[in-house]
Amino acid sequence: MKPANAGKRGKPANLRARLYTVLMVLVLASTALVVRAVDLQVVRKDFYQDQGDARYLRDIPIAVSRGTIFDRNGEPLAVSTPVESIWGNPQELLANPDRLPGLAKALGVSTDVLTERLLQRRDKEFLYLKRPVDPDAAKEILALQIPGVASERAFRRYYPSGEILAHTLGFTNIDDRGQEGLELAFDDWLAGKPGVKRVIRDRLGHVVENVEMVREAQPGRDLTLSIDRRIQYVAYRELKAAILEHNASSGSMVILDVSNGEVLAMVNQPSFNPNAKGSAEPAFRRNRGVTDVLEPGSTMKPFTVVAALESGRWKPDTPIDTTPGKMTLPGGYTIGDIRNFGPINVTRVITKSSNVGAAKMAMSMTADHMYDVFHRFGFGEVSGCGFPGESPGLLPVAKVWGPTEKATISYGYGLSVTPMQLAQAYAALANGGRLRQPGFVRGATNPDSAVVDPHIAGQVIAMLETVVGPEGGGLKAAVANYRVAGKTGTSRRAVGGGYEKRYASLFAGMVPASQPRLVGVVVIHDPGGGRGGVYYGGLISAPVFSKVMNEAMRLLDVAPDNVQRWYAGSPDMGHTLGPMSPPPDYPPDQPNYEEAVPQ
Ligand code: 59J
Repeated sequence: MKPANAGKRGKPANLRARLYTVLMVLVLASTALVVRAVDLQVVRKDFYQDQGDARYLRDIPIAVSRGTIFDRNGEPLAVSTPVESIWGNPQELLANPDRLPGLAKALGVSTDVLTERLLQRRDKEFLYLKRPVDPDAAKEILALQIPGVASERAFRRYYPSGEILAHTLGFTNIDDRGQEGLELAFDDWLAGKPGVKRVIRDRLGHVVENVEMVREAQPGRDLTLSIDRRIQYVAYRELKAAILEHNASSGSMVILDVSNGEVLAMVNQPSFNPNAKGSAEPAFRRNRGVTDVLEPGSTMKPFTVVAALESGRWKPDTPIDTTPGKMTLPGGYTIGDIRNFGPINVTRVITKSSNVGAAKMAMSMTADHMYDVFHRFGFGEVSGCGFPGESPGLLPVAKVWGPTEKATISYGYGLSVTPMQLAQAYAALANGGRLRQPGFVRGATNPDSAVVDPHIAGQVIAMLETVVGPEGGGLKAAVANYRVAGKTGTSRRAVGGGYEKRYASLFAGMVPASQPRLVGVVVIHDPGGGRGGVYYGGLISAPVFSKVMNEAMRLLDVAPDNVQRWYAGSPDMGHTLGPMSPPPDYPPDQPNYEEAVPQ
């Protein structure tokens, strides 16, 4: 059979047209398909591939533990403990609202608060629900098997010494990076580098396969500090006790090892608990010993004496008449001593702490020379101890020193220093005239350089020893069985051009004086609540020095250089001194002029 219209012209034209139409449609359709396929598989391949992978492949960090910080004897001061961070996928969690009350309860928040937080990030797939969480608590939360809840390993810092070392160590943030103090200074060393691994995760966020290691984790390195935790404890205890006893507002103590510049202790009040620092006022977190400056008052006099001895015009026994206990300077400004010390000598300017005596020496010297000496001892420059935020203090340039400045700077007013700078400068005297950069790392080389003739340094130490003798104001700094050299200071607080009836009480000293091993500086602000009462450095700060150094000598097993036979076998071997036999070369070879002068 033939088709009904076979062989008949005219009709097939219609058919052909229809065939063409169909063909065209087919060609167009398949072209479109090819174009679409090329578009998907060639042109936009990467985009779709990535989109697909992103549904499953994830680069996730591998947390590394931060290095431990040890004290010089291997005691842990900052340790990282493993914790978990619980996170959730807001989209998924919001899709299962019936699970939210259970989750909220496990997290210890209200369902409303949790829902609110999830809604804020409803278009995201990641939200930290709670961190840090200790590993056991994290396990309990995960055991609820709530879709869209997972956990991630992290580390959190713990400081076993709490407030005692808080300022020195500083602290880390929630991501375990150093924020302040030595944690910040040595962050690169301590932190290590978190690794990255590529994994396949299922819809619930659980890792189902490790694909590859993108970057190997590099754990943080440990750090051994110069700090001696035992000395740090004693210093903290004694400073805090003195501040409470005298109703003072703040204070610091710095202890340096003279032989190598290592910081053995660095304490401040007020302090804070670094394990719960959220509650601490920012002012409590300052490491005042390196960040805060004060006018050093009379603790500056030994450096004026260095300049005087260097000038060749003065010797330890050169007479100076301080009568009548005050002096009007060329500019018309009158300075004074606490009382009239009469005719004394250079040594007794230190013993008695005569402002007039110091100013008279200063008047005979050029401002350039005095500036040079102070600058050589490190004033006006950061000590270089490496502590973040260290202040350089302020030493005005010599060309702005008129007669008034020259006089007042000679006894410690018109310049400002940090307790750390003061300790460094005293350590240079103690170290035979070599100024050494202080440092916080045990065994590091802290560079030093000669700043003054060792003979002059020795002469000044001998003068400083008289301060802690029967004629000086620093007897309370004495340490049983050791010779002590040091200087007291009581300075009125400078406020807006004038001086308030608020005081800083200072003591800076070294022990044993015959061969100094440690230098200590004690600064206490506003004893007596800033309202008078007892405030002399010799009464407030010197006893702290005595108690701490007494313990430090014992802890470091330093050989005594002044054995008190009188005490041998005595039940009371503590720091409280009874009558003390004078050191072999004491008193210095001059009469006590003071007794000859009517007071
Ligand atoms: C002082 C000052 C203030 C600043 C004075 C202390 C000056 C001064 C202007 C009066 C208490 C006081 C530039 S005193 O440190 O002389 O530590 O054991 O604050 O003199 O001119 O009611 N220190 N201190 N001076 N100012 N300007 C003595 C001395 C010192 C002692 C005591 C007694 C001052 C023995 C201080 C101490 O050596």
